[in-house]
Amino acid sequence: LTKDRFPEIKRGNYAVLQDADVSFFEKVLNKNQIITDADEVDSYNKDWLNMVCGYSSIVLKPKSTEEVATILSYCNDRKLAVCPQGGNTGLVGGSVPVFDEIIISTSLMNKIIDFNSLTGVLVCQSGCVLETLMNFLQEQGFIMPLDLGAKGSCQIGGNVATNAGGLRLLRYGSLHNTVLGLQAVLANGDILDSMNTLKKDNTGYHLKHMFIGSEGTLGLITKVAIQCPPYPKATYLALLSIESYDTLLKVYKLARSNLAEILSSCELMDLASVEAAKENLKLSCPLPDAPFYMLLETSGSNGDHDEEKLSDFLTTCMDQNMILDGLTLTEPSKMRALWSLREGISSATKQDGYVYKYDVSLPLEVFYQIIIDLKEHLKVCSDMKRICGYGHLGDGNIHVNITSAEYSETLKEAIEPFIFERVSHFKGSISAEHGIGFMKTKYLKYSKNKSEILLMKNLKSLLDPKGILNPYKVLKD
Ligand code: FAD
Ligand code: 2HG
Ligand code: ZN
Repeated sequence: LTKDRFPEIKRGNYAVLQDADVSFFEKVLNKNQIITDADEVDSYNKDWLNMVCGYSSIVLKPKSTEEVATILSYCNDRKLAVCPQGGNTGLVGGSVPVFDEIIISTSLMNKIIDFNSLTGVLVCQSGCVLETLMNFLQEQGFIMPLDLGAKGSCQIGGNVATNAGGLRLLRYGSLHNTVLGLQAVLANGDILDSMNTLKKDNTGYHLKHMFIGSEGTLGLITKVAIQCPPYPKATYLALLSIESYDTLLKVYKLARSNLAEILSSCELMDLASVEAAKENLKLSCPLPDAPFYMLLETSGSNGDHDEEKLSDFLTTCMDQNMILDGLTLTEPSKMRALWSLREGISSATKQDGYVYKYDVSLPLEVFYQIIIDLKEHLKVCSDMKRICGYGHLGDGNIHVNITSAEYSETLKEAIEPFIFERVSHFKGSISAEHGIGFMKTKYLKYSKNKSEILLMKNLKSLLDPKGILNPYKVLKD
């Protein structure tokens, strides 16, 4: 339980759930929208990484914005703390209660409301699973502007609440760019309807941005309007193996200039990451062992044009001895298999036993230096099993996964705050895409200055004066 592993975190001065509260919820929701069976509630109490575990005794599953508003208004009056939960795939312990917060799951808010095939704007409830939306859009000739390994479980509301990045951010930008409007219920039950579907709207403050990346601390997102790009007519995937990080940067520079507008993904995997996926998930890598692998995806509307660009790029790489080996794939099943290798690393490292996950932004020049520094720093720590560096090279975002057979306080103390100090020294960010959640609140100060944290706290007090929305997350105290 979290209270055992994090004894320094004290329960806030919130009310404790009473029978009368449950009776109230039973009047608002149907039986199948309330879970109180301890075994069933258990899975909602634990996060995907088995890192944080609360002891809530109830999960509420509203189906509409109005039901969310009624629940939150009641909880605010009673000062009952709540934890909004989407697909529970978050990696920073933000999606589960820390103590006994009421879990509000959006999983029944899963209706697609509208899709405009002229503009590509999709309007849906926040509980729609990302992959369901992807499949729906494919039938209409469109794609979601984001894609990530957790697509089968994560929900669009959770994606927006974490400002999830993923594998296509390089091309389509972050959700701050593609979310056109949203609806959210505030802590007191007020509904903020900001369901704009226009690309341009400079009428005062852009309120939606406050909720994108707010990790359930400012409001519960109930609907989203999102700009979706057309389904690309031609997609190619190339895997390159490279001897050194310096050479990899040269290949990257060439890819940016030569593949230019057709480049839709540029990912990095080091050998340890690929080994983790091979050993723990029995996946295979189509190229022989090498220190680094670069995965490049192109998407465009003219296959011949894209193929010519890709082939020129690969020829230059080979002529200049930049790559050890390389291959290009066009067959969908082979491309999916290669993507599974990259997307599988996150689950593969988890299977070593316990994984300490870090998700940082760094200037490209020192992107991989963090792994080299950590290897040196942790070499005396016998609890460490593996250290992997992989991620979204094209976005300057590296994922550092360090594993041990079981949770080791010694290893954790060796990693933190060392890693955050290094990131701060390199002028990076301690969270590129996963957020702050519960696990990183102590370290927010490495990436936000005092004036920024003060304004964040003031905004939080304005929107949620009683602090009932996802307490213990993002901001300390
Ligand atoms: P949850 O995990 O349920 O919640 C995440 C946070 O959002 C919590 O703080 C929660 O309180 C809040 N929240 C959820 N729904 C709402 C709502 N409707 N309103 C307000 N607050 C809400 N992240 C990336 O950025 N890029 C990746 O490439 C990526 N890949 C991943 C791969 C795997 C295998 C896994 C397990 C996770 C990955 N993640 C990635 C992390 C995770 O952030 C995303 O999976 C996703 O955005 C979380 O969505 P979710 O619905 O599961 O949200
Ligand atoms: C990815 O890019 C995800 O695969 C998960 O963001 C990273 O698990 C991780 O550390
Ligand atoms: Zn990622």
